This record gives sequence, structure tokens and C-alpha cells, in this order.
Amino acid sequence: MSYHSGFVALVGRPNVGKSTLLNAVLGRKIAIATPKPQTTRISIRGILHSASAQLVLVDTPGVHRATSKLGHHMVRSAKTEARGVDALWHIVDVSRPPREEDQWAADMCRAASAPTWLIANKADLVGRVQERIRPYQELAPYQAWYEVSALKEKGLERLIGDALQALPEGDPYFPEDMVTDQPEDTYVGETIREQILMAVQDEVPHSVAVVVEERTRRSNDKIYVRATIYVERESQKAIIIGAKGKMLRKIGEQARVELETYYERSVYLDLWVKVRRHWREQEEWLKRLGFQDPE
Ligand SMILES: Nc1nc2c(ncn2[C@@H]2O[C@H](COP(=O)(O)OP(=O)(O)O)[C@@H](O)[C@H]2O)c(=O)[nH]1
Ligand SMILES: [Mg+2]
Repeated sequence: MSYHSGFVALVGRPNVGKSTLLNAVLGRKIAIATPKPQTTRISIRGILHSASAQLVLVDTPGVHRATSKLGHHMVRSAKTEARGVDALWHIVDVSRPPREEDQWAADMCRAASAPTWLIANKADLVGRVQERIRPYQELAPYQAWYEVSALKEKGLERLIGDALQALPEGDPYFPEDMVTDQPEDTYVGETIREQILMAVQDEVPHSVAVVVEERTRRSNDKIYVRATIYVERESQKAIIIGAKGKMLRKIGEQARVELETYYERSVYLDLWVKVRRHWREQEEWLKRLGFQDPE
């Protein structure tokens, strides 16, 4: 039997459900997903293995009008990932009409030489999906469209089945037991950042970066994690710490629960908050935090 393998990039504007779809297809949470736009900053790969195929899904930051150096890195990363893949999925929120940012993502599909599929996500929220998808179909010459709900895990079987069928013949790219290329510290840092995004409001989320400084297995079998939460202003630091440290405790507790589920053992989380003014505008810091321009 021949083996098939290939890369599919998930592109679209922020908040349409790209990361949720990645997790749903893999049946396992590897990417953080929140109601806040621009949650995803770095592209990550998730690998779905079947008996005769390997489907590598690439989750990308949402295409948006960037207002910071970090934002430009994010959009560039999405565009770079969209090149050289075997297929592109343009994910849209079918419960809402197209906006300018959807057109920008569609333009990436137009420019791609690979086949592009339109994925009508959040179909659980509305009726008449056939009608609602029409204005999206005009945005680019998609080969096919699929109605799904990443959140409710609906419509995924047909999508995955067709995607595996469409993969080119080739050897596996990743070992059989590999689910993601995301480094462990990145996963841990992102899990903490996800809880911050869920807990705090307004502009604070965009200013947050999390760096895992230490991650060790203690003799009592607990996992000890020390991480620094960077923000851009003293006022943001005060918000994240909260009155009498209440907010930081809440963030820490929730992140710990997530990490304990992941590791299936006790986790001790040691969180620190520091101010690093305008880090989103400083190349040096962006590099240090892992927001490098892709090759
Ligand atoms: N109702 C509904 N909500 C969804 C669905 N998919 C994602 N969401 C929600 O949409 C928000 C953004 O999801 P996320 O995956 O972070 O979007 P991304 O920015 O495109 O990666 C989150 O609150 C998700 O729970 C869906 O199929 N139905
Ligand atoms: Mg995302």
C-alpha cells in the first residue's frame, strides 16, 4: 500500500476558530484558543497519523492589520507558512459576513499554487449555511467547501477523510508518535498565556509574553515550573497581579489544572510578573521571545 503525506496550512482572520479546529482534528489540545483576537502568535504544526497517511496541519496567526512589530511578525509568519504547503484551508466564521481581513486571507489563497478549500466554521451558531457561505465563495476560486463546527466537533470526519485522500504520495515527515513540533516550554508558556487572556480584559493581552525559565521534575515526582510573565506597563502588572495577588493566583491555579491534565501528575507553578517596556517593538526582545522571522 502506498503512503501519503503532506502539509495543510490553516489561514484566516483572527478568531474564526483555526486553533480550535486544529485541536479538534487532532483530538487533543496542542494550540491555545480564546475569544480574544490574535491569540495565536507563532505557527505550530499538529500531526495526524493514519495507517497509510500523515496529515500535517499548520496553525497560523490570524491575518489582520498589524499595529506593532510583533503584529507584523505574526502576519508575515502566516504568509510564509501558506507558501510551499500541499493545500490551504481558508477558515471563516460563517455566522458572520465577510470582512476586509477575510479578503486578505482569500488573497493568500488566490496567490497559492496549491489547492484551496473554504471551511465554513461555527456552523453550530446559525442556520442556512449554504446561503451564508456564498459571499465567501466569491472571495477566491476554492476547489471545495466544508461546513464544520470545530467547537462541537461536527463535520470533521468528511473533512479529514477527504483531506487524507487528497494528500500526495510520499514518506512520513514526522515520527509516528509525534503530535506537534511545538517545544515543551512553548506549550507550557502558551498554556499560562491562555489563562491570562481568559482572565484579563482590554489591551493587556496584547502586551503579555510568557517565558518559561525552569521546568524540572522534583524528587517527589512533582513538576516544578518557574515562568515570567512580561507586560509593557506598571499598570498592566498591577492588573495581572490583582488586589492582594488574587488575579495572579487565579491565573496560576487554572494554568496548573491545565498542565496537570496534560502531564497527568502534580505541577507546582511559580509565576513572576515583570515590566519590559515596549517589548513588542524591540527586535531584540521579539527574537528572545521566539518571534523570529521564518527562514
Ligand atoms: N460556536 C463556536 N465557537 C467556536 C467554534 N470554533 C471556535 N470557536 C470559538 O471562537 C473563538 C476563537 O477561536 P480560536 O480557535 O482561538 O480562533 P483563531 O484565532 O482563528 O485561532 C474561541 O472562543 C472558540 O471557542 C465553533 O465551531 N463554534
Ligand atoms: Mg489561533
